[in-house]
Amino acid sequence: MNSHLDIFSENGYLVVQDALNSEDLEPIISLIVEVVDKRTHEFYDQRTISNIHADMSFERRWYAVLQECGRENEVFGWHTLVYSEALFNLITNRKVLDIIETLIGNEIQFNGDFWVRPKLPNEKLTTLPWHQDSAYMPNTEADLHLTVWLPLVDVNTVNGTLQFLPRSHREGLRTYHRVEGEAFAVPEIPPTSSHNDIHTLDMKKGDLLIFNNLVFHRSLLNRSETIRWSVDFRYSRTGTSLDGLWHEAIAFPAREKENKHCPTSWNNWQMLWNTSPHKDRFL
Ligand SMILES: O=C(O)CCC(=O)C(=O)O
Repeated sequence: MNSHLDIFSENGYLVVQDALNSEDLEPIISLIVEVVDKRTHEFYDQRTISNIHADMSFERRWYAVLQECGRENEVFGWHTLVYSEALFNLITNRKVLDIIETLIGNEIQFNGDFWVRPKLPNEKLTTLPWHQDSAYMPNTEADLHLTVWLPLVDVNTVNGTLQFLPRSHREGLRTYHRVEGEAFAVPEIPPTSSHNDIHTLDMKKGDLLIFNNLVFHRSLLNRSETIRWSVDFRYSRTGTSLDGLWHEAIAFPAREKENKHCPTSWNNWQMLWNTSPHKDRFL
């Protein structure tokens, strides 16, 4: 068993090492650096902070700013703040789509869902419990939806990497419920009761993770002193129903047949975005 498809079908997830280089990742990192800078200056102008922490690195600055105001992230991930041409170019990156193509063929749609996650040290909000992505995407369990997850810094057990329960995607979607005081829905029957085999990912910046909408995964607490930045977005075979998903309005075809051509331009995506009803709901 060694092809991408074999490993993915067996485990429900796949890590491709060195899939992207710094030329692929730098534009989204620069965009995040700009967003952090803008938000920092907003806090400074409101006199919420007295230091803009300009000398701090990508891995530290946002945390230093929030610590100075005694705050944590308001939300588990950034959406509208990071909507950009840099993000579009990453979602339509030829290397990313080539890997997706090995799993679902050459007619690929981007599902419209994307997040940049500033996972802070010791932060509960961004520590996701065991879940399957279909628990958050109603009526998707009968189809295959792929999450691409890219670490923007090296990730490991210390700074809150992801863990997977290999093969758990074969057992269908569990029932979820809300627990008082918890931000996320959790499965009524904890998956670890039937799975002892937990895979803990150790990934470098440039590695690419893809996972199935039914495989159980979670993210660990970030026990480091720095921010675990990552970006994730979702795809499916063109024509797979996205009915009723909040991000359907900003989905687009990303690859057509044999010619590896992306039929959608940045301008096309901007038109969808500008008329979509959801964008004011998210940070
Ligand atoms: O990035 C994380 O910490 C969690 C990501 C995740 O669980 C997901 O995208 O479904």
